[in-house]
Amino acid sequence: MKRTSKAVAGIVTTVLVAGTLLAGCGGKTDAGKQSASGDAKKPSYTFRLAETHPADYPTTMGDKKFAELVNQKTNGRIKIDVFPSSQLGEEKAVIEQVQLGAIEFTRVSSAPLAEFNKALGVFSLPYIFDNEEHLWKFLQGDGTKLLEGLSSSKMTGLAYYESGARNFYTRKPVLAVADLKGQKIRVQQNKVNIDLISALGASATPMPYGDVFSSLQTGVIDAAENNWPSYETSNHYQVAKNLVLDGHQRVPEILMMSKVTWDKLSDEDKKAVKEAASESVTYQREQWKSFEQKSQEKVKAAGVIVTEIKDLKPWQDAVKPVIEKYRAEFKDTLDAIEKARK
Ligand code: GTR
Repeated sequence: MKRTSKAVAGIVTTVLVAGTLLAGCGGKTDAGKQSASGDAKKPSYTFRLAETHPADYPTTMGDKKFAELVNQKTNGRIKIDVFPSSQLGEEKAVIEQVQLGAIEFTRVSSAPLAEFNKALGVFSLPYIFDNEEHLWKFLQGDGTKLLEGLSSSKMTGLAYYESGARNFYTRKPVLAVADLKGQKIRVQQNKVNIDLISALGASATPMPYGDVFSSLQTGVIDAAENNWPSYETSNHYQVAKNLVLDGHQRVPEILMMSKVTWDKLSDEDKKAVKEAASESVTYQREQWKSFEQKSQEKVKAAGVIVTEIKDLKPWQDAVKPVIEKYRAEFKDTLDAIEKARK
């Protein structure tokens, strides 16, 4: 069922992309359209925003709030249609299209983005943030530089969104880090994740998010990892019922747009887009909190076996070589993350 609708979505995407490219990149423009406020000479646009998650997921709620605020701030001249549930493609493919300007906006995880902008790989390093507070202190401080750095990869970073902590979940019970040895574990697609899984003595299987459910179900992979809301809404909890709360990563979500589109906007519209993005963050984080709670309740009620880790040290020790491997590459950022801890 899911496959079929994705295949159809794929065809629709191709047609839409071709149409957008023919139109000259970057959304439909109707420069002469009279807007409600009488801004007759200002251009109107209809843009698309690609989102992996379903319509009620907290990132999608943030996207919609962002779109609503942009619309308000431009007196209806800029309309952003949010396409949830990977209708416009999986994250890697969407990022490529955003670089081209064929899709104007997206919300993606910083993990797959790291293959397009290396500096973001730092977020896939294990156990570098103590908690949500530590992460946000960094994101709102030196972390803004990483968002700005996206412009060197044909993208314009607009805001970070909350994504909780990622935990492993497996088909067979896992009580200690040694139990992951030999398992085939699906990870988000970037090279840091491959090193992370190797350090655990397991083998990494990077694949798009949309393929994980069937791969767990058929046993192509033994395990995966994600935050509570993704574990729940993707139904992974139904096929990998052992959840071990090691919280190895806090990989922020990123709201961003094509630089091709950004460069075409007037200063006034750029300002509206930036402001709307920042203002949507508080709302997204609130949505995250309540949704995360509901996801926990739902998967626990469904009989998932949740293992809490009292002593994280063996887990952290096992993956130390990964931090060491990347310490020089991410030095400045790691120092800034350390500083945000205090
Ligand atoms: C989720 C994230 C998605 C996607 C997914 C994955 O937490 O919100 O954007 O990256 O993880 O594991 O592929």
